[in-house]
Amino acid sequence: MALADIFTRPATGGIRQVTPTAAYGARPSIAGPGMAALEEWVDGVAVLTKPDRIHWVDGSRSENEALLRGMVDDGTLIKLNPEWRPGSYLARSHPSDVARTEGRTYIASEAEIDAGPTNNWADPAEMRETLTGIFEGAMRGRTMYVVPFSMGAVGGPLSHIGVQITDSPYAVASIGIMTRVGTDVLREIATGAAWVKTIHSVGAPLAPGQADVAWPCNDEKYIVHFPETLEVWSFGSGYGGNAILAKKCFALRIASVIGRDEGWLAEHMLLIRVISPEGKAYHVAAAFPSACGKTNLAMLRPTIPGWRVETLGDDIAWLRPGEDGRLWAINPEAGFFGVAPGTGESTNVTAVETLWGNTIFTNVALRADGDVWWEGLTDTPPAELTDWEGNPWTPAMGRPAAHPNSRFTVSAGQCPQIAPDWDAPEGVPLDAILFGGRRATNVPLVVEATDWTHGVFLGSNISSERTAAAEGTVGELRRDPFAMLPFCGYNMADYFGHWLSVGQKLRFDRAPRIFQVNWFRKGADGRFLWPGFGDNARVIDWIIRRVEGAVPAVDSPVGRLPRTEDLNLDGIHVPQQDLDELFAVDPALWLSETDLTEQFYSTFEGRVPAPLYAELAALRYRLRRAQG
Ligand code: OXD
Ligand code: MN
Repeated sequence: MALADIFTRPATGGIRQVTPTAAYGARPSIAGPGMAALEEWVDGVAVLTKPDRIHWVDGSRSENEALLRGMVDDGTLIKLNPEWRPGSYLARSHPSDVARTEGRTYIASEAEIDAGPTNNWADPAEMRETLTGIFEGAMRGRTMYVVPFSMGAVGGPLSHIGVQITDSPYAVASIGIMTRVGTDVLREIATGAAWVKTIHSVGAPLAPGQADVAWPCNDEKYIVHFPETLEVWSFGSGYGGNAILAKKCFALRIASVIGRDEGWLAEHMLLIRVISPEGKAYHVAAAFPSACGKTNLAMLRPTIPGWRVETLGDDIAWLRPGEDGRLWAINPEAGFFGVAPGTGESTNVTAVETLWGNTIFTNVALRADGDVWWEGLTDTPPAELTDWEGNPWTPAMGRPAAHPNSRFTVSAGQCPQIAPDWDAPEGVPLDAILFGGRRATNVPLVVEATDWTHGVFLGSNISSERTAAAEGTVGELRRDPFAMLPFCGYNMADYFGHWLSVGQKLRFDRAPRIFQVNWFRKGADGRFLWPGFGDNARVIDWIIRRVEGAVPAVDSPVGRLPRTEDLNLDGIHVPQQDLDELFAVDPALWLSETDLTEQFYSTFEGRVPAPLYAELAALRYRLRRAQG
């Protein structure tokens, strides 16, 4: 029985003797056949969680201002000095609640095999009981907010709707930036549009008269996805992806399941438009594991003259085959929830400019003048700061002032190079897809897949080195296929199969080309071989010339490589020896890497699609031939 049924069945023990939201006050005055189900669900959650108040969020400016004012008054937010950072705030989380908690994140599918070996599985019936227990009275003393949101433009052909119930005003303000919130969405629901149920509580009920704390949370945490009923339940954390359920929980884990069923893909990808010196536009989506510079690439300022990049998204892309045989992409989000440390003038000046105001910062350091700071914003830290925990800090202390996972939350529209049509409901047609990891060894700067299946094979092998490799070996790899390891809502081997089947819906001459990139390869002396950042545009320039058929490529056992003379290196000096190392393919090392791939595939107990095993066999054959 679905948990929603517990709420909607006829009252036993009196739970439906009052209609709670009526007792709590005004409901939205929107009528339509879809509203009853929404109100019934809200009633049920209120009966279970027993909030003091219910607030239906309308997404208006005045509502947002009142919410922010309330959080400043009760100490949840610090208002930053408007002279430096207008309309901006700092939140300090509890020190135990600073990141997504993957160990407490569950896929509660009916069959364990549907969660697969890369997810924590939970029995849905047992999990519903557990959640019913911990959500009982969880919102006492608090306001329960009902937040209708759309991922993608409201009513757009690739968009999907959700409703988040939460007792965290910080989450409401963040969802207001990261998604399209408000009454327009309710109108869609009223007319009968399908929507996803997401419920969040910080898990810190207040007894009558009990004072609140700045960042309520609970040591016990649950982030639970029910893929069959398209629900998310999150308890105990107020931070990021644990609390903004539209993001990783809905737009990736639940959306990946919807995409599997409907024939499209929900991906952990940035989305950009690259404009060539001739003024021609190309669209590129790129998957990188967390902390590999996705936001930097999304906001790239090319160092090669004439090229421009427009930002479309920095974290999530939904990709859908169009009737024209192309793969169309939208960024379903409306804002950026980016990692602050490492974002500075030299690494991502676009992000720095985006953050001029109207930003919620979390766990960064506070300057004496009421502005914020984090490691990497400037080369030299201010002489004194208040650190992310609220303690005095000086550089001499030798520890970071901002938490390494401190964040900014800001509207996409504030990005100075946002594409003018970033919000277009139909999205953009993709020309290229990039897969990248953080590999010190082995993986060349750029490799072109020979076809879609080979591209899927490359995506299934994204990995980063966990440990430094001894010379002549491969370091221990943290595998992150398609950069989706923590975000795929179903069995990852089936997901590989789904990628193959989406490829079959594309016209072969219109499908995006797939490339593997690696900005992080190091030389034998431990130095990065490639300058990275704005110079990554030089790699994209080659990719686009490949898409145009303007340059030949060199076949290698691992895929097609550039001729080094085709890389645009005007204005920088990369020694020939470094270029040779950047593209070197050592067959013996690669053969040991294929053993690791086989080991990884075997964890799926026969479910990895045969075409990927065929790719593995063909790769081994080519490597052995290259060995001679
Ligand atoms: C993120 C992540 O927060 O990928 O975007 O971890
Ligand atoms: Mn991400």
